Amino acid sequence: MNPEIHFQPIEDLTLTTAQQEIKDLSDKLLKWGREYYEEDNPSVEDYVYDANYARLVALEKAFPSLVMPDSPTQRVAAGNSVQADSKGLKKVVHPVPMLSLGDVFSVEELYEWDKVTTKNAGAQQAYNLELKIDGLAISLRYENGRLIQASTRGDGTIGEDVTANVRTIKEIPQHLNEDLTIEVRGEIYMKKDVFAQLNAKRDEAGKPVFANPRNAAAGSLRQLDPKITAERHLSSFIYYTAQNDVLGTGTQSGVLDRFRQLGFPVNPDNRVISNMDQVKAYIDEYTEKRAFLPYGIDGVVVKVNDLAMENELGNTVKIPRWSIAYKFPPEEALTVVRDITWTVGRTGVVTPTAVMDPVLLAGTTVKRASLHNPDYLQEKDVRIGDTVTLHKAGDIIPEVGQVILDKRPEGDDQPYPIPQYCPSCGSKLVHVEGEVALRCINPECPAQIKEGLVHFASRNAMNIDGLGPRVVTQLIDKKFVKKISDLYALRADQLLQLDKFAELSADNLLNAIENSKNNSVERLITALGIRGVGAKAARVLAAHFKNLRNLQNASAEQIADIDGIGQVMADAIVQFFDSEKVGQLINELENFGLNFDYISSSSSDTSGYFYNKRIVLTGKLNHWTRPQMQNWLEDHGANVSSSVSSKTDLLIAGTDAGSKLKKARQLGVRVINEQEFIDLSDAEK
Ligand code: 3BD
Repeated sequence: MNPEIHFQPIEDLTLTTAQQEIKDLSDKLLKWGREYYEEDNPSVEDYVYDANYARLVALEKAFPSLVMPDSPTQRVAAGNSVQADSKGLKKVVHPVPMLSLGDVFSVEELYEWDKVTTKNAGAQQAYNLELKIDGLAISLRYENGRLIQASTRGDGTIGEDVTANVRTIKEIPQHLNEDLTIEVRGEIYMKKDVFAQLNAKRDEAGKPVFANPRNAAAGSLRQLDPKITAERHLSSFIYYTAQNDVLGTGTQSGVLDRFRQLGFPVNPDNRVISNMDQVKAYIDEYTEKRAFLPYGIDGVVVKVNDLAMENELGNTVKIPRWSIAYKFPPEEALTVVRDITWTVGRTGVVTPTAVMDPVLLAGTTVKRASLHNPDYLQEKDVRIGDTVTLHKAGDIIPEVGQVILDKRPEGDDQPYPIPQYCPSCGSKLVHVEGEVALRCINPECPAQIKEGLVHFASRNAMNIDGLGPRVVTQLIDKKFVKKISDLYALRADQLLQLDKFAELSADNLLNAIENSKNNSVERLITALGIRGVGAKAARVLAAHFKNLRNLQNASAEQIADIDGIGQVMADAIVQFFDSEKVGQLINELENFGLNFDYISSSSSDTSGYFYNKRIVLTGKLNHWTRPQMQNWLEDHGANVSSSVSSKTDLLIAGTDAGSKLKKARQLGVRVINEQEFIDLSDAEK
């Protein structure tokens, strides 16, 4: 919601009323600042923030005695490069400021810009065209080919130090292919599929979703804990340096080619053109292709290709004269909301979805859009019968923009009522403290059981091929399955009653179910669907406890003691096993003959790089802990030992490695660093 902005004339204020207003403004600005910087989820538009900030500056100027040391206006101490900001990230000064880009919203304006540029340059210029990636700008400093600092753009002069976080981004090289000392700039972004998955996960966890991939990328990068950044799978494209002399090329397209040689990720779709018709053709082409790119773009950046001319044209105070951004018109459609449906997820989170008249939007027909949670729905105030604007968040996820109030059916004066009872089982819904989500907490809710079964059978869990949502729904509807353990009592004659099931598919499914009994126990731990416990944590737990019964009997302290497992997860695990129903389920699964033991996957997966290798770890690790890495390696069939000998196949060396590294080098043992390990391990999964 954006409050209207009108302020009292300053001359009408007394010291007392000014003091009150200053306090109110400070509180508001601090709150909005937190929302913006820490949660990447601002509740007001930037202009509202800016207007209030300007008001505060004006008041403090008029009443200097009222300036508080903790006022939002006093927070940025320019020139200080180590002071931590509200997020706890260090500030970084950009010696060469990070510029803004001028932008235009129509091809006509672009022709105008070209006219001015042609005049300033004295001749028509060749342009390098680049896609405008929907991410956030980043600056990377390399010394002698090694990445030494990464910082966000901030206000262009002062950004934040995000070096540790950027080191987790696989596409960004830690070492260049040449030992150059150079500062480069580019974009950090999140791919569409990564964004969609992240938001789906956040919905399920009752957390607010990110509005678009740019916010998601920013929220993922501006973290104190690099592990969070690592989990978010960010990507990058590099497009600029102020030090063209280091590269030895005379054109922007040449700069991009040199970046590619150096090992930087560079967007492949740049094109050098020589007239405006070709610019128009490029824009038209990518207006079409945009929906099919794996990342979001919001326009096209036009750059004078000749670097000497770039230099000659120069910059105004804030923006270059040699470049401009063409912004795509927002892809929006109007449609009518016909229904709001509520679905219950595996963990009981109840999510509203708007069901609308189908419309074509950015390449696909859309008729449903998630409304995420009751807060979101109430804020948008969507009602059945409303005409709404529809767009795609991050070019991919259909999202309701706003209600067109003029078109609201007459006599509709009530907000949509938030349901109080579960649409599946009818039990009373609850709002858990600290969550935006509405939850059904009935453990026997059929909708939750269905989602739970689908999860149980899914690839990362028990990996039962052929047991997807369609089959599970029928099994529940036909009452063949009421709880997880019933899966193991299914018979062929039951399966044959399902849609499209013949002898062969029934046999296959029964075999897949039977085979799943032999899974190593980390799959079962994942499959149980304990809150917060995914495949990765399950593997750590399985490797530590060796048997499900040991995990079941462990205390929260014992669990939280394990490297890589936090207190929240430990508590959730203990709470999970505390339930009588869960105890019963585990006994039933044991009676059906499910394996409860941890079978190190070395025996099953012999194809990986690490299988049967003798490996030594040394030095300080940043992204993994030693025990985690050792577990992972042993899981993948490696023998991890403590000293380097001629029999050692591989040394994984963190930072500050000492004698082991020296010995390995002497013996000619292969040495990789942590990042190289991460790359290799990601390739194996
Ligand atoms: C892209 C500036 C120049 C080097 C200044 C010409 C404004 C964000 O793909 N080139 C690109 C992209 C962004 C760029 C430049 N080339 N500046 C570019 C860019 N291919 N997105 N941007 N930026 C980056 C910005 N960011 C936040 C707030 C204000 N401005």
